Amino acid sequence: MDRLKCTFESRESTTVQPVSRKLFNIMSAKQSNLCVAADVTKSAELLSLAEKVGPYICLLKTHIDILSDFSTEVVEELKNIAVKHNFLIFEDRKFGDIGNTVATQYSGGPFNIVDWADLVTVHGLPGDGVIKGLGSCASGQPRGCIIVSQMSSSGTLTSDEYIKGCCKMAEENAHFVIGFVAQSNISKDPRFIVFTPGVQSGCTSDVLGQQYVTPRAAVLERGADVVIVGRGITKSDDPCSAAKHYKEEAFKAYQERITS
Ligand code: 5BU
Repeated sequence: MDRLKCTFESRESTTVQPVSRKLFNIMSAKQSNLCVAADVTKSAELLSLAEKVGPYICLLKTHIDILSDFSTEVVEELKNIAVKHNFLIFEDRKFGDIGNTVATQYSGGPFNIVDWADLVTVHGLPGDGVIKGLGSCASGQPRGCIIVSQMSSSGTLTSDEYIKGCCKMAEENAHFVIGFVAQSNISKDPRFIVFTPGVQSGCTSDVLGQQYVTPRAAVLERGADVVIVGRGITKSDDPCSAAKHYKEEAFKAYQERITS
């Protein structure tokens, strides 16, 4: 079974990973493979954005450490909004240390990420201790991670060899790994979900090395399952209609892919 040709619905039954199953289910039910990168610095902005884009997304991606007024209330509120609009929460923490350290970062500190984020990102660089460390904190809650295998930024050091290593790590830790952040079709395995950031229509880069492709190119040419859109939505005059537009574009491209 080739990942690119399978429906999200059919892929749900290829895995027992609880967060993958939930995400496939949401993507089919809401007809959305859009993740919004909510890179805002105030709690009120984060909650207001989540309410606006909630109906159109399968996932909301946070960088919780950029909030200047973080409190435990904001994540409680965010969880309520996620339930109301049926999306998952993804903290793009990019854990990249030894297992023991990431375990304490994940389940402690001011953010206690394991308590509220369904998904987090990890770097493959440390080896699979990073995954085992995070997995040891889940204590029965449905949690998972995504391996950053290839980045969208210019000059990224993620070589082919590195990508292969990340794929092997995913296969060996499939109880906790739900997929990859990537810019190309790095895995045919229908269990794994490929998330692609660096997506925006009508803009090809920013001034700090970010590189963009359109949602259509991400899905049809690069093999993205989920497109991650930040400023294309958050900086738009109307984030709600921008999210609706990106959702429709990305899902149409996915439908074309599975039927072509
Ligand atoms: P943008 O505003 O659409 O450029 O935001 C992209 C988001 O995706 C931002 O939160 C980044 O941290 C994140 N990102 C990325 O852009 N490229 C990568 O390779 C990875 C994450 Br991994």
